[in-house]
Amino acid sequence: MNKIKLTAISTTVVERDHAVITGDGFVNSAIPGWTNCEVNVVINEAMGAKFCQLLVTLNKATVLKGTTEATQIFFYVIDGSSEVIVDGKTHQLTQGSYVYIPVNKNYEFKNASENTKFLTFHKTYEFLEGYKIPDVIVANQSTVNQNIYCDDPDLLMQNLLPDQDNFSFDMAVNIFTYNPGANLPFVETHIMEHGLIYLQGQGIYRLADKWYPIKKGDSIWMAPYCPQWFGALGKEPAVYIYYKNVNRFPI
Ligand code: UGY
Ligand code: MN
Repeated sequence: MNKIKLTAISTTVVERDHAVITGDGFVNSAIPGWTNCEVNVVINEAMGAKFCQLLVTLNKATVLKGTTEATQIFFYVIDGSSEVIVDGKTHQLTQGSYVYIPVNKNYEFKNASENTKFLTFHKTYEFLEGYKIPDVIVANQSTVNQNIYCDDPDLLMQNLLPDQDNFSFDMAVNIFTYNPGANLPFVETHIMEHGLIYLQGQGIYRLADKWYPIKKGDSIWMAPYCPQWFGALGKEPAVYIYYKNVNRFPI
């Protein structure tokens, strides 16, 4: 018997205050200055968000060249390798490397290995009187401490940007690791917004009053005040990297 492939099925969900984006509906975008690459705009203002999250696939011929202008950009290497030139210096990037580029900076990424995957977060910078614009940061997650979160040794948090004690930054990017069976200790409901992608593992995410099975590669948007909870399932840790707006007056 002929097998018919159903093409009207998707695991992607977009609601008013949250979205789960599994990639089955991706259609590529072209970005001025970014050549020979595949770009998927996973989260942006059109959805109701106040930031933007992209997934970029690079190859040997890719060049990502531009100026940040009013919007700072955080680049994270999910897979593969590349080179970045920023502030007149060239840095080699490998899996787990990240580059924070503040406003009004030129940047150029090139010489990527085939099928390199970048995650990017973009946020319009909110200046704060008395605080200087942050400097460029180039680092790797392997150099960042894992701190115990909410007194649970099975919840581990890495703060990739110095958001906690530095009001120059108005955004945070963290890597959250849940050992098998671990869960958020309560349903969070807060003014900060999130964008995230799963780097490893699986589990169940509660968003508002809905429950979603989530796995490596899936992305989530959480609007301000979207109730949120996660429990890790399976035999390996569940890990996600996420964006959060921080450190500014609520009005
Ligand atoms: O930082 C946070 O708000 C984090 N605990 N939220 C989340 O993982 N959904
Ligand atoms: Mn949260």
